Amino acid sequence: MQTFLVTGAAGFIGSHSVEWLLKQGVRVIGVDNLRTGRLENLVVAHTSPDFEWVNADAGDETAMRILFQQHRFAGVLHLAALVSVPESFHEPALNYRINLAAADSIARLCLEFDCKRLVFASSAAVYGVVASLPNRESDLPQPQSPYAAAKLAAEVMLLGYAASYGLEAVCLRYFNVYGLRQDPASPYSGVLSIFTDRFRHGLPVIVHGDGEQTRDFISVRDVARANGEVLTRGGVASGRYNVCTGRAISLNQVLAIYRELFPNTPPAEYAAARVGDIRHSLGDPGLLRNRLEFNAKIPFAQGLYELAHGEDKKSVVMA
Ligand code: UD2
Repeated sequence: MQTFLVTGAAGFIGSHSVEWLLKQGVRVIGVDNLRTGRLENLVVAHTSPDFEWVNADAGDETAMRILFQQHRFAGVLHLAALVSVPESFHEPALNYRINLAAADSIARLCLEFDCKRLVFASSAAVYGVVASLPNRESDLPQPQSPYAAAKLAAEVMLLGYAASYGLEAVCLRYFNVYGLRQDPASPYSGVLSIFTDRFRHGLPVIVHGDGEQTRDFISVRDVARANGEVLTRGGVASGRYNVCTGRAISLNQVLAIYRELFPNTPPAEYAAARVGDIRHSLGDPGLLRNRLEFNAKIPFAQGLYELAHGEDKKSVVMA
């Protein structure tokens, strides 16, 4: 049985990715320091005998070396991150350590222990303000935050190791991921986690701007499948790949779907647009489609329905 390492396993994307992997019948060692991850996200994973959770910081090279010594990893999915863009402005040193240095350290451990494949969680944030849409991997990135800069720098390091030492480094640029377990606590949390939380409590949502801004929203279940397939199937050349749907949806369109799901909630309140907000974000999914035959499968309305009505911990892991 193959064993894979997942860092950030107790996070939003991490916990869904771990469940996808366990369903394929592989063994997963999940690392998380619970800085933003939550143990309850791993309730389903823990029902599998093939899952082990390790309380450790992915950037702690000594702790991680012990895991690499104990297991012969077939691949690593490195998701552990400082996920908040605003926090990266306030804590640039922490952002450097978590988003860049930890990725470099994990990559060097892969080389040291002959673990061939490293899948890295990058972000559409690396594109910044690019002149033309949809964003393509060949576009010149223009990071607008310490977060985006660190993600881009980590991509460069990993792809440098790929060219130098033959590591298979696959950097996945996630667009706007939504789904169960995304934390709605901060005003800068993903907009759909905030909207769902407020609608559930019968509260009005606040739209920053006119609501005509668009995003390429992708379900976390599609993202978990992309992560898992790249990690387990192999055959994806080292490089950068968008993980997106290729479809733009405006906040006003989102609200129209919510109105069907929550007919009795008060109307949305419109407020000033956020400073620095991007008007439109859209990715081209073509490269990952060509290399992996990967297509996002979950229609947005279905994904939103699952988010609004889904009770977590329902799925069963079949090991
Ligand atoms: C940011 C990050 C992205 C990721 C994402 C969270 C950048 C460049 N990108 O993208 O990396 O962390 O957030 O999924 O910083 N909005 C409202 N009302 C609310 C909350 C948000 O109208 O209560 C608006 C917001 O102004 C924006 C849109 O909804 O126009 C999407 O906001 P978001 O924070 O979910 O995502 P985004 O694309 O700004």
